[in-house]
Amino acid sequence: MGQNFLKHFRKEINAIKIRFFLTAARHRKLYITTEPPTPVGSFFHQMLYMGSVRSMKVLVLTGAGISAESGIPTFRGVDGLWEGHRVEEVATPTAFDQNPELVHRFYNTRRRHLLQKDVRPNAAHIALAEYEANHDDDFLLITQNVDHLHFAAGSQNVLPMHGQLLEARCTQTDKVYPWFEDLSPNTPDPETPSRRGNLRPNVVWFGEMPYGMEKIQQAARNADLFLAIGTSAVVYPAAGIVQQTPLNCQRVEINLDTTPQSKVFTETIRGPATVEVPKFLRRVQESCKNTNEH
Ligand code: BJW
Repeated sequence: MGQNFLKHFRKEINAIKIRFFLTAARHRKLYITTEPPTPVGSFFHQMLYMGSVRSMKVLVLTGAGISAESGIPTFRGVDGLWEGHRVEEVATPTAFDQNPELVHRFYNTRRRHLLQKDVRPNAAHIALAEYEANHDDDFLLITQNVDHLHFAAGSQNVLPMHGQLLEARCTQTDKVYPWFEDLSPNTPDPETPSRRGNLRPNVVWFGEMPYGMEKIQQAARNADLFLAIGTSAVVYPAAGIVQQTPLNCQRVEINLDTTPQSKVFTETIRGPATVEVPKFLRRVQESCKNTNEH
């Protein structure tokens, strides 16, 4: 009984926080509250009482779990091995230097799979895109996934921090090309076909710097709502983003399982992304409606 009460109480508090955030979004994205702190007395409410002028900033981080229900295997699930290799063995610059055929084969297989007709955005990708389209919030979607499913769902402000598999990059010039074919150590350069073997998948391997780190760190520092979906939180720097969000940030994790970072979140939701992401975003929306009616 005590457990249930605490769970219910935490949910209520979170709903109150979200209502406050959404008021901010509706009132021309700026608000100054004059209400005294509620009995909840959280740091968040204290901040509002002090008359802070804030805008609603939503930051979302997605991992392989969000695309699992679109048929794309995760990295560290039970079926997480590829030809007996862990991703940590193939997704490195050293592996590419030593055995480019193997690494190309790994990505060629995955690229071909991505291009199959039945690989489509699912309800979670779509819910995020719709939320972004229907709200004035400052919204950034960081994805660790190299698939194109957030784009296919219609999300606009997407930062693929680990690159994109449907792109190739020249190792000499860093020029990036849309790419839908297999790559090999013999693939001719698209601009100078006499040069061969300079293309690699435009993805971020271990030991390489992810894309957009400055933007990510700034967004984390300013986030009002941080939502992490379907990531095991073992790969850095993505796993550390939650730690960079401010104390008053509402931090929500949606995952089938607990992760090493679960304790840092203010709310953890256990269940499949296709169910829980639309449900959570509807809850945010409902809070918004209720706030407007009062
Ligand atoms: C569901 C679900 C459903 C399933 N619904 N949920 C020691 C300490 C700290 C760091 C390091 C360290 N030693 C080395 C490092 C650095 C290293 C690192 O983190 N290593 C760790 C393994 C220890 N990181 C790097 O090298 C990074 N670069 C770097 O650090 O540069 C220096 C730097 C310094 C300072 C600041 C900034 C940078 C680069 C990391 C590159 C990762 N690349 C990969 C491959 C990309 C290309 C490709 O796709 O092949 O990225 S590895 C792989 O893991 C891929 C993923 O994006 C990434 C994360 O995986 P993800 O998405 O979390 O998937 P899974 O499978 O692990 O988890 C799925 C989750 O979904 C699970 O939790 C399920 O429960 C859940 N789930 N179905 C909801 N239906």
